[in-house]
Amino acid sequence: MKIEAITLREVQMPLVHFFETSFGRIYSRRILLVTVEGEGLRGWGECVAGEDPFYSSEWIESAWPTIKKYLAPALLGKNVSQGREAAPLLARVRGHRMAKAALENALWDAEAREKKQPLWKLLGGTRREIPCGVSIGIQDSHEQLLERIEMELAAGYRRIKLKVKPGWDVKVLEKVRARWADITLSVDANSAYTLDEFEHLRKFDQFHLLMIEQPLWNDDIYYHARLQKELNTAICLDESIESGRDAACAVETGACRIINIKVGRVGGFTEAKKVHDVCQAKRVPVWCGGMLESGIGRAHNIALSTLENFSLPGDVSASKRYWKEDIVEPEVEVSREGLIAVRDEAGTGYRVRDDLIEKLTVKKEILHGKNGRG
Ligand code: OSB
Ligand code: MG
Repeated sequence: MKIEAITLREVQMPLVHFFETSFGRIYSRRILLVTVEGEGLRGWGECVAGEDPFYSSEWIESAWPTIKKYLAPALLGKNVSQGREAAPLLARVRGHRMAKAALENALWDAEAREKKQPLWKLLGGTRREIPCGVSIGIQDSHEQLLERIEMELAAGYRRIKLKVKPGWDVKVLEKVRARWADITLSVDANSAYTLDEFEHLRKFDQFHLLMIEQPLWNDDIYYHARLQKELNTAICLDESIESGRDAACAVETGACRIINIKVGRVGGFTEAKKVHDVCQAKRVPVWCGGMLESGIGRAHNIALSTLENFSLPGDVSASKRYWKEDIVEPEVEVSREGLIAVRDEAGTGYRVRDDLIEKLTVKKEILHGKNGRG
């Protein structure tokens, strides 16, 4: 399709429950949604950059002007029929992967609609149901955390991931394991530890965790390799993996035994598939991470999770864990067995609720090519 317009929208959506990681607590999300349009077609993408540059250097207010000034002009007026054509057009801009991913994924979305194919098939997926886990943030008390775990287990989730940081780790894990000796449990530190804490991190081994996610610096591979040699627990990298090349480097150096793939963090579906393929060739399992997405990003995560090597439960869970009302129809639902059934309709299988999006939008900008419309 010839790309005629790119629309940016910021929607504000309060979370049903606050979410706290080692870098802070949030109560509400500001989400940048993009549409790419042309020749009567439209694709949706979600930019997963946060409200603040804490998880990564990108944030909503870096993504918006970067798309406006550089990324959208590189696409407007061009003929792009396939999502995989986006990356080379955007390559002149360094970094800003979440901003790029929003556009690239919108093009994949449009391509799937145009071809009347499910997005998951277009991506090369095979799974018909997705195993689901949950990511549980730091709570105000141990009791509240135990209650939340109980609730998620009752809902059927297959893996519980706890956010940890110094002061909210070993004691918490002792309590959780005392109550549930056998559940599949992992932790995510979001880079909260340093080399001085090797001895402390070794204590995590007693809890037979499925993995410890991103214990050290967000941009590090080398010291994770050193740490992995010291631990029995598998390290999973999240923040450190921004490309297929990073994944290859991490696997080769032994920095991790598992990788979390977030399509925004690596710059779009094309690079996410590369990370997946690198890991599959080396028999390193992957799972799909989450960024507290609205239904649009969530639907894209489901499609990605159908690729064969997504063999561990991801952080892709039901809409109602985050939102009173999601912006897709139907909402994302998880069965009592902890599975999401993959939908067979063309596109994502989730209809975007334009009416509700319009109501939630606080800022909107429509971009056209140099020569006026398109
Ligand atoms: O590290 O996986 C992470 C949310 C925001 C930033 C980083 C992370 C997370 C999550 C949330 O863990 C997962 C979800 O969407 O449920
Ligand atoms: Mg993580």
